[in-house]
Formats: sequence, structure tokens, C-alpha cells
Amino acid sequence: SALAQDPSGYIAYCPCMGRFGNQADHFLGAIGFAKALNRTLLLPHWIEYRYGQPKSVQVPFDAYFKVDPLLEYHKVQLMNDFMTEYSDDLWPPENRTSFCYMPRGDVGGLGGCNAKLGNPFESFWDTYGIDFSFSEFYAPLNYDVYHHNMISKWHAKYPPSKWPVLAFVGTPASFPIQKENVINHRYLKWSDNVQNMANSFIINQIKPGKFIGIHLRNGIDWIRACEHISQNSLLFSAPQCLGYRNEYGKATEELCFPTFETIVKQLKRLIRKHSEDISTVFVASDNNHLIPELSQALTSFNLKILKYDKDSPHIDLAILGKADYFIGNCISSFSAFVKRERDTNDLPSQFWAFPVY
Ligand code: GFB
Repeated sequence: SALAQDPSGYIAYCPCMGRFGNQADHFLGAIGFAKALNRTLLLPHWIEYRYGQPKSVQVPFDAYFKVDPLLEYHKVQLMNDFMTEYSDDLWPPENRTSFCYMPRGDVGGLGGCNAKLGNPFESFWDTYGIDFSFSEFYAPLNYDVYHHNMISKWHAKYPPSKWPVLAFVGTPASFPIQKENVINHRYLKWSDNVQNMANSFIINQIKPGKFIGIHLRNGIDWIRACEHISQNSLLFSAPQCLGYRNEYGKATEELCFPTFETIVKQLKRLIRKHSEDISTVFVASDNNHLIPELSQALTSFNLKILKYDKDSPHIDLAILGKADYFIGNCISSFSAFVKRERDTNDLPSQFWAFPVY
């Protein structure tokens, strides 16, 4: 991928917050930010956490997504390719500055961004052999490039001639995703590998007949997060159903962690509505798929209730994205990924315990 050097500069960042759903949400903001600044976005590795391993694991961006469709929207290059091709000239080690809003993780009163302090910060930048020599605090600038003349402020303060690479300690994007960036999802296309795994599961295990995909977010981390929902009515991805100003309602515990009764009731309603066509309910979950319980509760419908045979978040997501109907969790950014992808393909989606209009 011998791309010409970009005189308008580059943006690098660590997707250091959250797991896949958070990182994907953030990514769509980062590419919106890079486009607004007309800098090439360097596609970072995805950061994953494996049970029992003290350090994060970095997975190449293109293991999960194609690079070419992103180029229809904006200039991008794999971070690794940039480092091998251009970093010696454009961004030699002695010039590497990390960008943060204000000092973070202060050790011994030294200030600075401490870009490599802690996990996954250290392992991320180590993936590319990157160390930083300087820190730069960009406050009061921010990532909302759709307001307040923010683009020209970035250009004025950090012209590409002087600052060829803006390397952010975290993602230059808000969480949850800013409204304006949601549509960027249409350039995010699964890699052939993910696509083929999802398709063959659907062909071999589900077809013929239509299927409902459901996301059950019910691990212990989630149950804990849901306990605080009433104090934070826009927790995580809640704006995807409640709106960015709660214009469609307030978050409830049911919305975050629906009871089994709610799940069954909503599923039955959807199945009855399309009873001639539906052959299968596909269940994705981080913890308990409730297959025996659902099979029991839905026994009269004579459906297959299935899950993917391995714990593979990306295959689960890809299958959910292709389902004929989908019910997800409004608060979860994992569900939000599916919802956005389905919206780009005009496929219907619902949320647990949220009114169906
Ligand atoms: O994706 P994610 O940021 O979504 O994090 P939330 C949840 C992770 O749990 C996923 C696993 O990246 C997967 O590794 N997971 C969740 C699943 N649902 C499924 C599923 O259906 N199938 C499979 N195979 N894996 C937030 C976190 O999660 O939860 C926040 O990102 C915080 O940082 C909060 O921890 C409590 O938005 O659901």
C-alpha cells in the first residue's frame, strides 16, 4: 500500500477506552475528526483483553474491517504501514509528541501526557515501537468539529507543516458517538474473513427461513453498570434510543437489564407478527445465552434457538447485522454497532423494554 505522503498531515490515536463496542463507536468519531481536519487517519490496531493476561492484545485493524471502503469517505492508512514507510522522515523518535487535553496520570509531579502509562496504553504504542519525547496539551480545543469553528482553531494552533502527526493518548472523539458521525458506519465493512464465517453459519445453521437476532448483555460487569442507571439517564449508548437529550424517554433498569419475562414477551410479539417466515432465533451474549430457558418458553412456536459455537464477538456482531429482525440493548455500545450497521442496510431493529413505534 504505497500511499503518497500526505502534506496535510496525519492523526494517530490509541483506542484505549472500553472494549470493541466502545472502540468502534469512538472510531467513527475519529474518522469524522480526521476528515474535518483533512489529515490522514492512521488506522490503529483494535485493543483486546484476554482472560488471565496482564497486558492487552493488539489486533490489526484489517483483521476485522476492509480498508478500501473507508477510502471512499476519507484518507486512511494502516498505522503499521505508516510507521514502516514514513515515520523515519516525517516523525522521527526525537520529534514524537503525544497529545492530551491536560496532564494525565501525573507521576512524581512531572506533568505531561504519560501516553504509555498503564494498560493498554503501553502495549498499544509498543505495538509500533513508539516512545514519546514531548507532551502537548491541546485544551481548550476539542473534537466537536461540527461547531464553534473548531476546524480552523486546530489548523491555526497545529499547522501540518510544523505538526505532521497529531498522536492522541486517547481517541479524538466523544463517547457515545456524536450524532453527526453515526452515518460514517456505512464505510465500515467487515473483512472477508468475518463476512464468510458469518455467512456460512447462517447458511449451514439457519437457512431456510428468516431469523431474529437478539443481543443479551448480562455479564456481571453489565449488571453492576445497570445499577447506576437512574442517576445517569444517558449512560453509554442510551442516546441511540432515548435521543441525545432524552427526548424519547428516560433510562430505566429494565432498559439496561431486561427481565426474562420482558425478553420472552417481546420475542413472542415479534414472532407472532411474522410467524409464517421465522425459523430461528439467534442469540448473542457475553455471558448467559439462556438457550434452555428460551427454548422452553418458546416451545409452542417450534423454532430453532441457536448461538454461535465459539465466543467470538465479531462473528456474533456480523450475524446480528444480517438478521431479518433484531432486538438489542439500548444502553450497550455492542448493540449500538449492530443497530448502526442495520440502519445503513435498512433493516429493522428494536430495543428491549423500549416502546416500538
Ligand atoms: O463491546 P463493548 O464495549 O460493549 O464491551 P458495551 C462489551 C464486550 O463484552 C464486547 C463482550 O466487546 C465483547 O467482548 N460481549 C458483549 C459479547 N456482548 C457480546 C455478545 O453478544 N457476544 C460476544 N461474543 N461477546 C461496556 C464496556 O460494554 O460495558 C464499558 O465497553 C464498560 O467499557 C461497560 O465495561 C460496563 O457497551 O456493552
